[in-house]
Amino acid sequence: VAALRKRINQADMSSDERDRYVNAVLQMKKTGYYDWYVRTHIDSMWMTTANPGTMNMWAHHRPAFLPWHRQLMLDFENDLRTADTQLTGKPSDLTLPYWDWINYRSKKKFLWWGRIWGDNFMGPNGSGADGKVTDGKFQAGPGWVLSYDPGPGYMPFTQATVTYLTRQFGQDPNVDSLPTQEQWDAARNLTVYDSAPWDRWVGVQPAPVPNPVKFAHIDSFRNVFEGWVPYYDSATALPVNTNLHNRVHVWVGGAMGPMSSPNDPVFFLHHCNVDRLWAQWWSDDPSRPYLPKDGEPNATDPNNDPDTTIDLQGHHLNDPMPPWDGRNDPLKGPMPVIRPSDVLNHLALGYGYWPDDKVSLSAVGVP
Ligand SMILES: [Cu+2]
Repeated sequence: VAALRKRINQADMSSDERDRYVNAVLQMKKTGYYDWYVRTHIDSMWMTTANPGTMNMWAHHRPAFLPWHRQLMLDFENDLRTADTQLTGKPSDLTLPYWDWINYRSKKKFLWWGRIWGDNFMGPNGSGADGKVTDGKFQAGPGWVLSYDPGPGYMPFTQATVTYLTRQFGQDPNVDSLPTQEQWDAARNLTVYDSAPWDRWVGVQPAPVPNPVKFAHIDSFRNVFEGWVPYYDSATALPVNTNLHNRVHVWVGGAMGPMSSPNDPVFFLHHCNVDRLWAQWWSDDPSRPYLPKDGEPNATDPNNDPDTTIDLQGHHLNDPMPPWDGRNDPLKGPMPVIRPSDVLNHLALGYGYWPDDKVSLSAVGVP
């Protein structure tokens, strides 16, 4: 039986594990591999010079949101191990930790839970008018300069320009708290992965769209979890578009807001938790299919102005997900072909979450 990587709660990391994790991230920054993630995330929703009128939609507002980010996390974990080995000269057993934002939250505005924001790990909240982070390993300075380079063939990225890390915890008056267990439980109860028209408006009461939006009880686990609609048919979204996954980006604020959000290293701990929660949903019933199936036609959605045609290329069960579509990447060279169908079972990819996957991890002798 193959071993499984054990992904743990960041709160359970030893100080040695925190140090090694941070050092490997800083090493990736030096070699340019860290900024590959910023670039790839920008490119996933940005415009090429060849087609400047159309935003890519590889990874958000669409069904591949969860499989695409799963592959991104797996690549990051692999690159992190390479960086750790570069530093120690030994094989690496580092894994990506998750930030359980449901259980490490506080309703009190200025109480931040857990050691995640310690100077020896992710570093603290920002301060001042723009939320500049001035302590910790990722503080403003030459060691952590944010990147906005979308790579060759892309339009210049102009959505953000600040060169140092910024955070503004809970500063948005509508998002002064993190998601709750009740909200996640309601999302987890949706049994259908995604539904037509497969965009960020699935499950929203149809036109004229109420403001705030109202849930129309169309099953789309993906859209509710991504955070574009509320979780109850009786609820309105207050505010709109900021539930679950989205809410965490907005709550952290600063660099976690724009398309370049992997500039904040907490992005990876957040998305590791998103991946863990998807794995919980999948484990509830592994026979639930990923949707759309192959051959599903493009949809039309008048709400999705200006792109009323929802192009499903890259989102069907067996479509290659860019950039994992065989292209030649400027940094990584020829990319493997990865489809949603390749990543639906996280255990088959070689990792499990602790303690969620306790039984599977124990079965292969991972303590
Ligand atoms: Cu993303």
